[in-house]
Amino acid sequence: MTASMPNSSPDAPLVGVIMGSSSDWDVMQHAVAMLHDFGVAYEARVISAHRMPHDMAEYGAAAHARGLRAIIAGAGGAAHLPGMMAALTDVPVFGVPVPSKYLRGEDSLLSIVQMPKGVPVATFAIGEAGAANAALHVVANLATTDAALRDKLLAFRARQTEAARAMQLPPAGARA
Ligand code: RP5
Repeated sequence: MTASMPNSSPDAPLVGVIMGSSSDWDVMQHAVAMLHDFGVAYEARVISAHRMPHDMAEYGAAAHARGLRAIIAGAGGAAHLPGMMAALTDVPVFGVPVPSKYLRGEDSLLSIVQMPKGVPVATFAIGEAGAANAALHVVANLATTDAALRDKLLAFRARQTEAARAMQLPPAGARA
């Protein structure tokens, strides 16, 4: 992960990364780091659906006019933030289930993924991989109309492929 990673870019944000609590940051910072590494302008904020419902409504109402092209929303437990944000704006919402204390995030996953027909939330894996992949998916969407960003995405994929090809297995019988 990038060492110095501010909570917003100097440029006007294209992507809003929102989360229900600062306790979600350990997971959601992986989305922010990916956007930072790709040079995509973002902002990161805590917006709690149940503790800050009016702030949530204002954020959703202003999202399109502020130039946001995507919103990555992470939450845990009865994770209604992504679905409510999707109801409040036509900006696409990408949901990240955050692991919860008692149900390991399976509650978060089901809360986010089971949206009734008509208001979608693109839902990712529980935890760090989901946060990083949500950002990569946003990058891929933006890259459909941004050739320079597409080049970065293809280079990222190529590095990943080379790293996988270079993987070595320990001798049989050795314990990691
Ligand atoms: C949700 O409740 C947050 O998204 C978080 O995952 C969970 C617990 O929040 P805290 O009690 O840690 O603030 O709203």
